[in-house]
Amino acid sequence: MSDEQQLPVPSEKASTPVPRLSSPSQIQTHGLTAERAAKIVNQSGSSRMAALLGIAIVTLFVIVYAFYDQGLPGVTGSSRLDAAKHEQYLESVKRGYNLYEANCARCHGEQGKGGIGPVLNDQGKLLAHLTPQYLMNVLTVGGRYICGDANSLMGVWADTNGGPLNYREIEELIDWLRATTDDVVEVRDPKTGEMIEVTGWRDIAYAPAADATPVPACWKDAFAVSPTPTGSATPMPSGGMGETYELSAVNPVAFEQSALEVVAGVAFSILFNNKNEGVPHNVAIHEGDANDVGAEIWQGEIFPGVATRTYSVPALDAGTYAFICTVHPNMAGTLTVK
Ligand code: HEC
Ligand SMILES: [Cu+2]
Repeated sequence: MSDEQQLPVPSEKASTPVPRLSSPSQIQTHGLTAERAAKIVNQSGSSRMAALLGIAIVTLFVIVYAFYDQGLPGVTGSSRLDAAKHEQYLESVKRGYNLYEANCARCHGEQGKGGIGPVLNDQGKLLAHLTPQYLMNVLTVGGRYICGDANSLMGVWADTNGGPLNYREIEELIDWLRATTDDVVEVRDPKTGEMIEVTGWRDIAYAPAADATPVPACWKDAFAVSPTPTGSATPMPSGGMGETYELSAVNPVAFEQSALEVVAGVAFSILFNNKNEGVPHNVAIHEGDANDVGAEIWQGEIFPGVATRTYSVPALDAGTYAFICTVHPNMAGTLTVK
């Protein structure tokens, strides 16, 4: 084959101007056979189809990706950003839990049910009292922020004020204390070393009863003894207070005695010695026993240590009861009346 043969066949009428939109078939063959021309037309048709399909796929992908990234309209938390944020939040809750168990549990209880320090795991408190701002203030200023007690047993936690925890750790603690029952994190049990799942304390569905007393600004006010404490309405039998029994509160937040036995059917006295400096305690008698505390029957005055009080307790029927501290319900012993 020579080079000349590969050149396009020169069209004899190439110089004739052809109207743009009409192409008489007989003059525009470019040397193609009718079959070849039909094939090309066919091919370009299917490549157009392929292109359209490609565009459709890309468009669909863009739409799906947009929803994946931005979330479904009206469905909060469904976006990728939200998911990443939530992941980060749970990590913070987890660290907060560890900080709590390491620094706070010894005074506020592992489950926040109270001890030397007040109860934190309480729906009423979590709803209205333990707000992020309040927690931030308490941890930054220290215990004296709470009831104005300069000798408060709880010190400062934030390092901005001389405490041991940095800003991030304070935030993590707050995230843990405010975590909801929907927040489940896997943590290492500080006691057994095993991985366990823990759930936040706050129930977002909680609504206080209409007649519920609001949580006081100073937690101690919740224990202010009513003018007529339960039980004291029962008139004392005249002539003597009966036997006097001794109970005492010691560190760390416990009764020295785990059991007490008194005589049935006669009023008696309890000489209560609160040996915990600055910590309010009392003695209250409840149904049940030390391990299963029921409804209150009688309550003695709450007062801070170091101090003593002599309570007059009305006669009790024979049976088993619990004696507890109203401020620290985990301080409990069994009272046997016979
Ligand atoms: C040495 C025991 C102790 C430790 C440890 C401790 N607290 Fe306290 N906490 C208390 C006492 C006592 C109070 C009550 C203080 C007062 O009224 O003066 C209190 C009060 C609080 C309150 C206010 C409660 C309310 O009802 O208003 C919060 C919140 C709190 N602590 C959080 C924490 C956190 C978080 C930690 C861990 C970083 C912690 N505490 C560690 C003893 C402690
Ligand atoms: Cu107590």
